[in-house]
Amino acid sequence: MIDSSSMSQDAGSDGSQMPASPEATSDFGMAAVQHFREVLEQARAAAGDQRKGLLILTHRGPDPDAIGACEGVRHLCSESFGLEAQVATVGRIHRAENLAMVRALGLEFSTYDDIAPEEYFGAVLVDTQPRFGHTFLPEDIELLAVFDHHVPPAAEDDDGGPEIAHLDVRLGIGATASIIYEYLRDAGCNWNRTVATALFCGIRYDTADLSRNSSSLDEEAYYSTFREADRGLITQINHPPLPRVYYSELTYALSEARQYGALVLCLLGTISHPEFVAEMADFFLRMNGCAWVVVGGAVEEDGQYVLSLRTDYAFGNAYPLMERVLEGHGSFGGHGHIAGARISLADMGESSINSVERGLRSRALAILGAADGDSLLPEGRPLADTP
Ligand SMILES: [Mn+2]
Repeated sequence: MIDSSSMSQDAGSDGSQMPASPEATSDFGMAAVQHFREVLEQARAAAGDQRKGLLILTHRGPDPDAIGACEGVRHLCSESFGLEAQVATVGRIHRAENLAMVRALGLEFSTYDDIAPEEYFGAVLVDTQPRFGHTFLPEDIELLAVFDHHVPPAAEDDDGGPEIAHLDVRLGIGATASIIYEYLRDAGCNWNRTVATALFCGIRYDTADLSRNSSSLDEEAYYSTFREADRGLITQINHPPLPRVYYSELTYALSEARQYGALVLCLLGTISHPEFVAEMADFFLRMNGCAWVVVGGAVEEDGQYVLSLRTDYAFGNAYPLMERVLEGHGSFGGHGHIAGARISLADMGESSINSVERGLRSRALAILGAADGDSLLPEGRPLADTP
């Protein structure tokens, strides 16, 4: 997640990108990978023989960047550091592309609920940070390291949580997978096709093939991992098989979407899984004349209303827009032209969901405001109207 001020410097479409500087990681007083290794080895030594494992975690509904970064950290820790590292996810992975990535690459992810905490000396968090709403952290495993590229959540009070021994959050980088690439590179770690493909998928997803939020580290990581990647698998992951329910949800989303000038707003009531809103947001943003998109829906499993916001390049950053759409409701994060949010629901009743959606709609339309508000139909224009 990148705020407007930092982002504008780092990912200009004019190619004025920040160099990948080794200084970016020198806060540790040594190479970042060396510091990370020392933190892990000290924790491992202090933990005793029962706690041999290292747990790698990410946010709920992991996207390709989160999946790629998890696999990259796992590979680094096991191959270069000789540690027993295990990736565990919280909640199911639903989106077809993300599932295809896990399956096609044969990644072995545990479900957090099946983990025995007493076997782990520590945890590493990737592509998210401890206080994000979509991130679950175990209480009984020490969080040793965080790798991320999102703007940290604003501290609500002085308690920023426990200090993290290895904190590497870089707002100018397009993908967490690129940060992990740098660690693997600096460790001189041997590549394998699976890791290269996983990292590549993450970088291409978060930077839209280097077209957004991308720094020179992202570029280097993208091309280097692509050279080692399995191209047949990349194609499979890009065009995964889809479950039948996908088509009915797509039909519903098309029928509910409304255009208000440059905004496409699609509030779906209840949805089956959180990744669907992100997918629809990407889909609607491709429409000619659409500069920004807000898609939302309530997910029963999570007890939350989930939102995705996208902007096109000319329109600007997603993060400040999401802040205004939420106006203090829920938690949110984002980077560049992507933002996501979650609002806790008191219950899954229709009236609770409707009231959340009414608020979101009126605040989104208020952003359109005087600029072109007067010329808009108050109810918006259905996307699925017959010409
Ligand atoms: Mn990411």
